[in-house]
This record gives sequence, structure tokens and C-alpha cells, in this order.
Amino acid sequence: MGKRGRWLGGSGRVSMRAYVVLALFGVGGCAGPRMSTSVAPPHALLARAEAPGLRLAVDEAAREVVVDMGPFEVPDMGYAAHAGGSGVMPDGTPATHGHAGPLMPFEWPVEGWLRGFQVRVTDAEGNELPRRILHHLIGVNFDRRQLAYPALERFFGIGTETEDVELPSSIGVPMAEGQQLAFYASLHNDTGVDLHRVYVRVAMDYTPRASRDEVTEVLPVYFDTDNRIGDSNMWDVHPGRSERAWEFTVPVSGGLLGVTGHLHDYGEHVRIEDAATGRVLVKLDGRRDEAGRLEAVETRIFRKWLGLRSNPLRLEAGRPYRIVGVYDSPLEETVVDGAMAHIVGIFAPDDMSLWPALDPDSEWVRLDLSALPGRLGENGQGTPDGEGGHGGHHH
Ligand SMILES: [Cu+2]
Repeated sequence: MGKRGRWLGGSGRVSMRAYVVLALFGVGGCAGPRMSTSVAPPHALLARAEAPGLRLAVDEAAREVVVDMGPFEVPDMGYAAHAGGSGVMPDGTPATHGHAGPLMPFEWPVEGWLRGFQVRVTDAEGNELPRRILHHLIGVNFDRRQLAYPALERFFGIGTETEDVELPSSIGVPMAEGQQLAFYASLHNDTGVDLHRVYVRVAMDYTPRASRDEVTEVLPVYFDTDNRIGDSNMWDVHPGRSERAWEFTVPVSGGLLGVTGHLHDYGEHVRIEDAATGRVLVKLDGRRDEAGRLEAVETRIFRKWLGLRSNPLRLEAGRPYRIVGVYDSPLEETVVDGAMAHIVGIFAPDDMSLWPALDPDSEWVRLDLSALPGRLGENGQGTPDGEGGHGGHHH
């Protein structure tokens, strides 16, 4: 069991085999496709003294789409929320999952495939700030739906612990010029000092459409044990064992190339099984310390990128699967909303043309849209930051 598994801690390097699911395409983590933003937490919020904007640039030579966001005002908030994947604060209250900032829309500017990113957090002078203050950053695609949910795709999702990611050029997420996208972020400052005029830069690597004939097209996928669109995806951790399961089907067959899981403290594992037979297809264990606090969740890569073997985990259209999250708590009291359990990964459909179109009139999409953070003014794109460009912010 777990021979092909790999633990991802906060300090691990990004290896060829690890990046896949590191949250890149893993809309996951707490950041992920959590559809609810309804709870304004007492901390981990994104405050701003002025409207932050978004600026977009394409560097064709470097094959990068560069998005600059900011400035953000980020007052110090004391202790670290949700550090290291932990979902429970030192005093036993569940960690919040960040108060999402404004929705910052933009159009994807090039034809091609998205294959990686680098994220930097800087001050106005371009000096690097601790990456961990970026609690999460989510990219939503208004032009494509998810695999297991008819909700909006999250083409990008990183959390505090996510590192930069790069897929081989033979693999990528298909992106079309003009696709309607947006970012929203939550910043959490535990540095002890207030931070002013903070900028977030995301450089997204792409493979130009014209440069390659054959790219294995993948899309991010997300399976949650408790995803109620427009509501919380957290559930209670009871003393001893507790679990939650959700049955799902996928509308198009294909293979999972890699997956990782997300759990909070006392999370034992999260797995996907065949709902008819109970056969476990993949089980991702949580690594916990002696007190049961979560340190990492296993990642599995089903494809050997550079090797000869390609052995994705098959999901067949219409066949019922079940995702199950299991917790084992040593506490004597219930941790309300203490649990999350989901799996994210990248999925190569057998036929991309069979990917169902987004239905903007569906209840799911309506709920998803209504749970997104609000836009800035009329049009958050290119909102000036009030000092003519972004001052000394580095280039
Ligand atoms: Cu979480």
C-alpha cells in the first residue's frame, strides 16, 4: 500500500512527479472549489485601503501570461491560521478558510495550453514577502464546467503550502483566447507587522497552440465528500471515528494522471471506491503527528511522465463512484465544521469534445456564481491602483 505514494510536506521540493497535483490544477485545498464564501471569519481576511486591481501581460518569448494583482493592505493578524494543512486553531476552534477578496476578472489572452505557474508576493518595491501570507488564490473559469459538478471550473487553486508547478510541455490544460476568467485571493498576515501595498504576481506558463500538434489535454478535477454548492463543505469531527461519503458519476470517461487529497486535523484518509463493488481505487492517507494533527496528505501519480509506462486511474462515464473521508479524533468533544475531505487531480478525458458544456441556467451555476466574491466596481479588470502603474513594483 502506498508504494507509489509520496508525501508532500510544506518544505518538500517540487519534483517532476509531485507537481502534478500540487494544487495547480488541484483546485483543492481549502482554497479550492469551496463554493461558499458566506462566512466572514474573524481573521484571515483581506482588507484593503484602496481598490486592488489586476493587470495582465503576455510575454510571448517566455511563453508566460503574467497577472499582477494589488495593491492589498494586509494588517497583521497574529497567529497562523490553517498552517500546514491544519484545520483547527490552537484553541480548538476550526480554522476559517479565508475570506475571499474581490473577484478580479480577466480574459485569457492566448491560444494554447496552460502548463504551470510561479507565484510571488512582493511589496511595492518588488521585495519578496513570505509566500505563506497568500492563504489562497483561486482561478475560476466562467466558460467551462467541472467534471463531477456542473459548477464553474477552478482552473487554478493554490494554498499556503503550494509550490510553483510546471507540467511537461506534452501535457496541458486547453485554454482559448477570450475565455472569461477571474482570480480571487485571501491573504493572511502572521508576520507581526502590518503590510502595506502588497502585490501578488502569477506567471502562468503556456504552450502556444501553433507550437505543438500533440498535447495530452488535461483538466482539473475535484471530488468532495461534502460539497454543497453555495454552502460549506465542512462537516463535524466527532470523538472517535467519523466519516462522510458522496456518490458521483462522471460524464466523460478518461484517466486520472495524478491525485492528491485534502484533510484537516485528525483526518485519517480520503479514498475513491467503486460504488457498486466497494473496490477501493485510490486511498490517500493523512500523515499526522502524535496528537493527530495533520501534517500532509499523500499524493499519487499514476503516470510515469518520463518512463515508458502510462497507467492512469480509469474513471468510466456513468459508472457510480464514491468518495469517502474518514476521521479519527482523540478529542472528547466534537469539532464543529472541523473536517474537510476531498480529492483533486488532473484528468485526461478520452475525448475532450465530450466534456459537457457549462449550463449557465443550471441551479448549480447560479449558486456557484452567487457564492463568489463580488467584483470591484463595474469591472475589476485593470482597476488603477492610484499611483500610475504600480510604482516601484518590480518587473
Ligand atoms: Cu480545508
